[in-house]
Order: sequence, then C-alpha cells, then structure tokens
Amino acid sequence: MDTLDRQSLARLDELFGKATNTAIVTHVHPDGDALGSSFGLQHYLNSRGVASTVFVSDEVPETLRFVLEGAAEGQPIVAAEGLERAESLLASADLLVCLDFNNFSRADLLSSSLKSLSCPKVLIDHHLRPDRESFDLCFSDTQVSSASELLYHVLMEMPDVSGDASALPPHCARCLMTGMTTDTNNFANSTYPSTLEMASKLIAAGVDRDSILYGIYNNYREERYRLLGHLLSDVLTITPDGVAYMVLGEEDKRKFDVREGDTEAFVNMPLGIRGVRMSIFAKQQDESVYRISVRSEKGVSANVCAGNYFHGGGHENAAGGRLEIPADVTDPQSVATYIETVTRKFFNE
Ligand SMILES: [Mn+2]
Repeated sequence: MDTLDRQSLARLDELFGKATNTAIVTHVHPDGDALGSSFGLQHYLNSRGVASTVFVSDEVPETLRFVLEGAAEGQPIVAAEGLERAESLLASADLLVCLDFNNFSRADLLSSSLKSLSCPKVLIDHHLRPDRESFDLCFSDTQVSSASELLYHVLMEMPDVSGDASALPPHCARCLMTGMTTDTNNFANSTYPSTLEMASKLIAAGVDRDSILYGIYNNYREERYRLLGHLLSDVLTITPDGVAYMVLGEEDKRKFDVREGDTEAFVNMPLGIRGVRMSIFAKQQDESVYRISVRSEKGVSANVCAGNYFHGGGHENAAGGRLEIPADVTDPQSVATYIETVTRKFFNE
C-alpha cells in the first residue's frame, strides 16, 4: 500500500473531532467488506463519542447479519425500506464518510442525496478511478485488500489508537477483520504484506478469527449448495477462449428459493478449472436487470471487460456490472449468447 498522507490523516482526525452526527454510506448490494468497513468505523466513532448512522441502499443479506453484532438496534438504515426517512436522516449529517465504493452512483437509491449534501465528504476506498472531485478528503489505494484494510491503516494513525491495534474497540477490530477476510476470500486473492500485517496485529489484539470464519463460511443455507451443484453440473459453459460462465434466471431462482447472499463467491469457483482465464456469473435481479460478476486470472482484465461490455468496472481481476432487460438481453439464453459474443471480441480483437 501507499504511505498515508500525514496532512490528510490530521484533517480526518480534526473532522472526527468536530462531527456530532456522521453518516456512513456504502455500496448497493453490500458485501462483507462494505458492512465490515462501515460498522468498523461506527464502532470506532462510538469510542470517540461521535454519533453515526450507517446507510445502505438495499437489504443486508441474511448470511452477513453476523457483522451487525454489537451494533445499535435499527442499524443500518436501508433506503429501499423507506427512502424519504433515509434521505432526511442523511440530510442532518454534519460529516459524510463513504466506504468501499468509488462513485456516488454506487450508492444507488442514495446517490442523488449524497451529491446534494453540503457537509464535508470523505472517501475511504480501494477501487480503481475514484471520483475525487466529489470528496473533500480521499483515502484511495488499490494496493490493499479491501476498504476494511485501508480503514484499519487509517485508524491506526489516529492519535487515540497510535499504532496499537488493541486500542481499537473489539467490535471494530472484528468488523475490519471480517471485511478483509471476505474481500480476500480468506487470503486467496488481493493479499499484500500490509494485509498480513493487519491480520497479525488484529489476532494479537484478540480478534477471534475462527469465529469469523465460522460466520462467513459455515453458516450458509442448504439451498446455496443445492443450487451450486445444479449450476456446476448443468449450467456451467466454457468457451474455446477459456471463459467459464453461468447464467441464473428467475426460474431457477424460484426453484432453489435463492435469497440475497446465497450465490456469494460462486463466480470464483470456475477459475479453479485448468485453462479457464475468466469467469462470469450472471444472475437475474428482477424483470429489468441481470447482475454480472467477472473474475479473471492475472494478465486478463476483468475490469476492462466489465467496463466495455457490462456497464461496470471494479478491480483489475474482480469486477461487476449489469445487463439491462430488454435493451441488452431478454432471457437466460440471450444472456449466454451475449456473453459468448462479447468475450470472443474481448479475447480476439
Ligand atoms: Mn471491497
């Protein structure tokens, strides 16, 4: 990771010192890193006596609810469950901190209110191309595992922590470890020396990594594994270019009673197959859109592919996007055709 800028750290400490009501916002379809960094920051701010509220656009997957352990009742505020209330709460903030996304549009339902806020705006993120213009203060580094890791390094520089991980509130430390663990898929990718240093310091400070791993990996619904079996056995297709893809439409979603979070990390699995260079997972979100996840091996850019063909982007080897219905695709078969066509272009032109 890059060295953190002294001046920015001092400015952040000053903003935390002045704030009375901080809004913490993360990206739509929150994952472990989004929630881990958001609630990690909330627990830290609590310890400084700064009130804060966490906002997300849509629901927290059941599989990640364990990250909310120790958080106040009613957190996070979910915009999809009451946009007006969320917007009015957001409007009363005197400090905004955005975590784990690079552009207000990623906050989905909340994006226009975020733009109109007049309070100081801080970004702490690890995605490519942050929209620096929209923020007063940016901590952006792509050479870290996760937003949770970057936040950890930032908090370690705050005067009340001053390099001592055991000075972080225990719930904060646990949340940061959780976010880093899910974004690295338990140290399988995006693991830097700074990541291992963080893990080492947090374990020494008493974080119970075993119980975090249990919460993340041993607590899924049976339906997830039934669906995974079906997808790998009957749906997975591998193209001559080494693109493995799976399309999950409404019909199978109903049949396997798929809920938010059930398909987490499915996209990573086909990369384990020899000769596969890129894996794409397409999941129908509703009548109007398919959500797309793209993963690639080193030397192949998931980010460019997602940007060129799926209205998205993210990291070099892990990115996301969408396909609109009916502008881009209609049914699962046409999603398959679309993926085959654009990846043939991507690898051969
Ligand atoms: Mn992340």
